[in-house]
Amino acid sequence: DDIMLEISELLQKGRAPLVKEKVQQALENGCSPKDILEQGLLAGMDVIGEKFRNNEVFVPEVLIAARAMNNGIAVLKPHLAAMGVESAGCVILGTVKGDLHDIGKNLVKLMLEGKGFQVVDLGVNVSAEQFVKAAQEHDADIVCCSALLTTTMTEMKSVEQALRDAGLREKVKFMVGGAPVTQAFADSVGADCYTPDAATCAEEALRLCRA
Ligand code: B1M
Repeated sequence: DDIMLEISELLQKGRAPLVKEKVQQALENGCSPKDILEQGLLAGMDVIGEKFRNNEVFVPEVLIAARAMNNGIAVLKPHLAAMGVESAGCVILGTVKGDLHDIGKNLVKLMLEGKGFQVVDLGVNVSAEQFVKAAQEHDADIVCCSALLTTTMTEMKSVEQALRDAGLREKVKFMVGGAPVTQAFADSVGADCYTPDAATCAEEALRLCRA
């Protein structure tokens, strides 16, 4: 469909006001909100995610595309809620205690939302207790931890232990990432999954929830 392609391409270029306009127009033309979301907005974000992973676009482009996507989603939101488009699952996300870096985490949030997850973003400097409390309150499927410092990544072990102590470890998947984190480190803290980038994180989250 032409208008879907247009929405996807405008999103990739980060043209927020035009994305908003086109989404509105598509709705007026009778396109379903679900199609606009999946074939327009998410299709565009998938392209950006893939290019980001391949170093063809960088953080500023992703943030601008994200803003365009948020504009489009804002128009769709009332219609999607009315249709009850199913959530892929609930994710608790945060940067670990002592760590204030949030750019990567925000990208992870975006990609997860792009895949249809409800994301509870606890922000930065999040303690193990806060992760556990949020997981309980929201009946979460996944807890995602980000860390950018070699001095704070060890905090991930505390989060895993706290989930275990709260009896949540069977139910909740534990995913970790961030620049200093490696597969070997993720294994050492008992994580279910390590991914090197935000797009892969969202894909693996979907896989874990469907497994
Ligand atoms: Co900081 N900093 N910083 N810093 N900072 C680094 C991380 C550092 C490598 C710079 C350096 O020295 N070369 C270094 C860490 C060294 C180490 O630990 N070995 C460092 C340091 C030392 C510090 C301070 C201690 C500096 C100081 O005050 N002396 C201080 C610590 C503050 C604190 O956290 N307590 C500090 C502060 C800051 C700023 C506040 C100035 C700012 C953060 C602003 C913000 O986030 N709002 C900042 C920045 C911007 C950086 C660099 C330059 C860039 C980080 C970034 O945002 N990258 C960084 C150097 C560098 O990496 N080049 C550096 C872009 C982002 C998209 O990548 O977060 O890796 P990243 O996310 C990636 C993947 O890792 C992955 O997805 C993203 C891509 O798709 N990912 C996940 C992330 N989380 C994931 C979770 C997942 C899966 C994937 O699953 C759950």
